[in-house]
Amino acid sequence: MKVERLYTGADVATMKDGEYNLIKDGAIGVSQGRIKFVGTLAASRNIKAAQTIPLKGGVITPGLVDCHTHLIFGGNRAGEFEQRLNGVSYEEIAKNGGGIASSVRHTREATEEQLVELAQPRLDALMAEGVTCVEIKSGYGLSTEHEMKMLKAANTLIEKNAVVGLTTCLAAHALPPEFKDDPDGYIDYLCEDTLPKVAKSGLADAVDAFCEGIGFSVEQTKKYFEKATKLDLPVKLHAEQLSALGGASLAASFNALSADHLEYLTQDDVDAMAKAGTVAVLLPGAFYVLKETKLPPIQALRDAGVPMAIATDINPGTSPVLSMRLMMNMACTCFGMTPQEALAGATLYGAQALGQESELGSIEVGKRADFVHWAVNEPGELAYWVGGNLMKMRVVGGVVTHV
Ligand code: DI6
Ligand code: FE
Repeated sequence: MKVERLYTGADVATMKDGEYNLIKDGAIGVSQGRIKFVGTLAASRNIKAAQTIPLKGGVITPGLVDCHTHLIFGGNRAGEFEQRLNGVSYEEIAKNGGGIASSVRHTREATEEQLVELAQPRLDALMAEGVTCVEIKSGYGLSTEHEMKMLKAANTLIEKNAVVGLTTCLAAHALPPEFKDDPDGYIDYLCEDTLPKVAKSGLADAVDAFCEGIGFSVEQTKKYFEKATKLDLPVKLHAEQLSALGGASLAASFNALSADHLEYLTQDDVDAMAKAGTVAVLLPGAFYVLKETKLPPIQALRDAGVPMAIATDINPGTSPVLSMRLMMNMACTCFGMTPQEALAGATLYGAQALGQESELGSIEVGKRADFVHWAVNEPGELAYWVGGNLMKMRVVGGVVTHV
């Protein structure tokens, strides 16, 4: 076999089937941006490589997948952080015109170019820590014009960077001032105007909503999902974050890619998600920032075989978090996941939450050559260390992008 490049000298945690499947003294052969070989150095002997890259120890894992971010937004909400420290709740702040509404004002004021510029350092932080695939939501525009502007900014940001990117239209995130006290009217507007235009533009890979007391009801979400489904856009949902409304079960009934947050998930929801193959996306950053005490039902999800992904949920309100490795650590310390589950959640199951599991998320022949070389001795260290600069090299589509 001939390959363009052969990476040798490191152990390889392939994450095949969501387990480390560690290959000691491994080798990865890459051609045309794809993985052509993965195995032991001994098994790679007959491979003819145009270039061999010796790595002198460490561990290679699949590139990290951040499958839930609100990376694009104007302004920030550090002031609300202080209010919350003084005991004002997230819901109270939202009711008083702060929260998401405040980010909407700043996002509407910004141009597409400004939004790209503001998001770039956030994406830089993610990539510098091993992220090779990121999902980016709209949701701070809340009108066809401004949602499209956010989605364009997200697509531009992705094109400008060595990262695989997927975009999500989260137009049903909150009520815009134009539809104050008229959530049904807003959902009608989204179904008649925003979603058709977004679908036609090809700017979004999926559709998301915030199903919550301070967001949209199950009924409203259903209507919006019906329209998205008619337009051939897959759905996913912010569900059961602050209360149990049955949003996750609704999402499952639409074969959603994922249901996200899930602190208040019930056993019925778990069963529905298992049956539909909907991924549970867990977001320890928002849990931590909101000082939530209700834990997502990890054991029930495990028992039911629901794949668990983890993500940063980067957003200016509930998760100003720019570190996937910190999320891996918190998935273990706060949620009781194992370091192996945390890494699977940050790679293979993150990819599955984006419908990309046949393309990326594990180091397997035929998949994209997206992987990271870490200065650690074993893969469990990635969730163990808090902070630190552990990434030594990042490869995206077979190309080394950070050394
Ligand atoms: N849940 C969240 O955690 C974010 N959105 C959502 O639906 C919060 C967004 C924000 O506060 O700006
Ligand atoms: Fe979110």
